[in-house]
Amino acid sequence: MADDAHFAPYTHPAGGWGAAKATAKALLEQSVAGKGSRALLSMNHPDGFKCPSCAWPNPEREKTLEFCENGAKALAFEATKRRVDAAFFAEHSVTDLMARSDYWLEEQGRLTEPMRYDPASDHYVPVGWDEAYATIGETLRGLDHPDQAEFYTSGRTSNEAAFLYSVFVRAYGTNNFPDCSNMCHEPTSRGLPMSIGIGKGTVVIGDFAKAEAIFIIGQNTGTNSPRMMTELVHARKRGVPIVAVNPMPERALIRFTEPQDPVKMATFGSTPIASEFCHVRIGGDAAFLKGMMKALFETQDAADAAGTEGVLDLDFIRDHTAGFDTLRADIDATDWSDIVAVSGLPEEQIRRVATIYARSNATIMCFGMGVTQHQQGARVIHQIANVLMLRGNFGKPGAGICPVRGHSNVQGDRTVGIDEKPTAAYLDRLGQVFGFDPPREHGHHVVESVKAMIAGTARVFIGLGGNFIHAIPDTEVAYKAMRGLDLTVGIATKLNRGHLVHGKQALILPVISRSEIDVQATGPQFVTIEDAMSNVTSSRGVLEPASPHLRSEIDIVCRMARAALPDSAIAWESYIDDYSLIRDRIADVYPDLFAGFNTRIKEPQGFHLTIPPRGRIWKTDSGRANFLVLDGLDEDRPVDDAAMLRLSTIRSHDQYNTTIYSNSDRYRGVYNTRMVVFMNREDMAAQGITDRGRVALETIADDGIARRVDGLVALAYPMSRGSIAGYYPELNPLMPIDHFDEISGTPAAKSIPVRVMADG
Ligand SMILES: Nc1nc2c(c(=O)[nH]1)N[C@H]1C(S)=C(S)[C@@H](COP(=O)(O)OP(=O)(O)OC[C@H]3O[C@@H](n4cnc5c(=O)[nH]c(N)nc54)[C@H](O)[C@@H]3O)O[C@H]1N2
Ligand SMILES: Nc1nc2c(c(=O)[nH]1)N[C@H]1C(S)=C(S)[C@@H](COP(=O)(O)OP(=O)(O)OC[C@H]3O[C@@H](n4cnc5c(=O)[nH]c(N)nc54)[C@H](O)[C@@H]3O)O[C@H]1N2
Ligand SMILES: [Mo]
Repeated sequence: MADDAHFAPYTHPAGGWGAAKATAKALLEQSVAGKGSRALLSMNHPDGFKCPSCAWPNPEREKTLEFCENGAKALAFEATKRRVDAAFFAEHSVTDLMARSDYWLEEQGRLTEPMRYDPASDHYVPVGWDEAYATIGETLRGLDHPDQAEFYTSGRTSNEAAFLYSVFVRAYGTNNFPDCSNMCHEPTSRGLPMSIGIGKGTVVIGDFAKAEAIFIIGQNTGTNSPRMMTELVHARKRGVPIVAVNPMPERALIRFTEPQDPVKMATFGSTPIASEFCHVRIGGDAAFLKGMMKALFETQDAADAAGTEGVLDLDFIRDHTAGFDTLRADIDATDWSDIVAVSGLPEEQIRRVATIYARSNATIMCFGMGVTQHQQGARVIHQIANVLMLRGNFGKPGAGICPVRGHSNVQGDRTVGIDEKPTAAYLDRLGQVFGFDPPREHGHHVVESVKAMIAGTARVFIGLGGNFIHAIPDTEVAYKAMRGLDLTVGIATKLNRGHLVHGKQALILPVISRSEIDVQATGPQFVTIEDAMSNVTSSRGVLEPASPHLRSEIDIVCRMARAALPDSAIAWESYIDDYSLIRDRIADVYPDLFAGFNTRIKEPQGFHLTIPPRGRIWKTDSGRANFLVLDGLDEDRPVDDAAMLRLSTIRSHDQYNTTIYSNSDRYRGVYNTRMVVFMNREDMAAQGITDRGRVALETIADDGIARRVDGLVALAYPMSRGSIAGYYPELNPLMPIDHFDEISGTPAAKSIPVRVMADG
């Protein structure tokens, strides 16, 4: 542990001056106070760029500033004055860089020119763009089969770049599209269509002003989508109950001061957020939701017996749903004692929350990684949809389901073709528009791609953004697999671990970032993104690129395509010159969603993609919204070990996924270290662990692989019983590759069965 590590509980409201100070500090530390502040004024404005941090949409209200502390941090670290240039790589060998922390790597600044790995010297050395493309083209053409290559996408990639990438990869001959969504909201993308016919949220931002109750399940709003706090503050001021369901009492869900409210800032006022905090056990959400349904059914039965009005929306259930009787039978067969034991919540609290829900005529349920990253994550989402359907909370103002997406364009990337399981109809259409025969066999998602690397069947990895190696499970195993590849390519803004754990040949291709000006042959270009509420908006950078040698993602994708497919009839080069041509092709492939794309995108607020359940249209097999059953109550497979605790791997307030902005986590009272485990005091006592004592974590798994992380400090923290938490990516070595959501394949990063060992 670092010498200056310390711990001090945070007792103030979240937001407020602390957030304002942290914003200024990030800009100053990256030496971009003036430039960064100016750029912040363009962030999320109609003629500016979209914040690269999260996928929360802009509000409908008029506001002068529309950014948050963590968006400002993301911008400061992107606009940093520091540079990782040829001199930097000449000074540091890859072995030297491997010994540095992720925080140190992130601090070094922006990549400036293409580099290739030189095995003789163990250094990255400059390479010309043409030579880099030639290497990629030759290697891809030299494979026995296109399925030997894995094409990763991270969710910052624009619609235009992602779309062309998907065309290139399919024209090359594979559907291997592992993407960050596979580790994130994939249970939503795959699970929700089974319930309501679409894998996207059904609310728009204006619904928050009309909601009569809001649920936040397994999502750390104040850190990961801080602009959402504005909606919650407004809702609470209107007296709307907010129910937070979380094994950790996250600060911003308790009290919050709007950093953009000068009166509150000056008077130190704050708004209480959660009117009801459900201190659920990790993995107890399904039990909680089933408890709510049980309480609703009991109330309905009592009302029916008394001849009074009940709590279920019987018209909606009759006219719009299927599977009610099966659901009812499942809930009737579930005992309260089991619900209480598995959820960790008192029966009376679940009943109280059910009453809050029953009194609301319009309820929004939001959820994040605390729900998706479980072995039955998709089926927990089904239970959320069930609860909403019981009171007709789809297709009416102020109501609906709200998966809070992560990366700013993760939703859009899927919409425009980053999908390892494309439908036949989509492939037909793609083939018609571009004049080739796309591969029909489904490709690899993240877990399958890692397995292909481990098995040695994958030979090439290309990463369009992101930091695959530190996002995936089983770090140690994955390192070895990645090092066995013939070629790894990182298309990136910043140096990260993925560039250091590389194949026999390796390239780093540096890109123009979201906040930077992108000028091509026909003039300055803009790109588009789709936020978590299906609004498509334009994004136009305002800053000078970090180096004159950077290329846009679109440029790189098109030139990789040309190098790999020299005879391709697709006019790749024309798309580099004029991005509106790409939007025309997107409209051709998806006429239902994007007809008239280039005209509609000129509207200042962009346009909204159709979400059929908003009109009570259900594109499911049954043609109705389906009530779906989760067998039993456990959202993770039970483990027969009395010492087992469930580990949730989470984000600190000062990181963006694998990129670490500082080693502190202010709202959780942790300073200058990330090697901690948050534990309930009684669990500590039961296992002989002392507060602030050193511990190690060991995974409980039956695959014969020993997984252990040492050097952690155990912190007594108000966790629910049986639940512990620590940081991602430091704890990823504990995550078995086979521990994933059954429906979607998403690694179950919130429920790793572990033992805590004293003196680690
Ligand atoms: N500043 C910043 N913003 C970000 C990101 C970032 O790293 N930094 N990442 C972006 C991305 S890609 C994503 S996906 C989102 C992630 O945003 P979140 O979904 O908020 O992700 P996590 O920080 O992983 O934490 C999820 C929450 O789930 C809770 N939790 C853990 N296990 C359970 C459980 O079993 N049940 C319940 N009910 N809760 C549980 C944890 O205590 C935590 O509060 O944020 C996006 N925005
Ligand atoms: N244990 C555990 N593991 C997890 C999670 C968890 O909660 N727990 N969460 C999962 C989730 S939700 C996600 S989304 C994944 C995240 O996985 P990724 O999306 O792969 O990871 P990031 O850390 O967001 O990627 C950061 C890198 O992206 C590059 N980058 C930044 N901006 C740009 C850009 O504009 N263009 C390009 N080309 N590159 C850019 C930079 O080089 C930076 O180093 O991790 C997953 N892994
Ligand atoms: Mo994510």
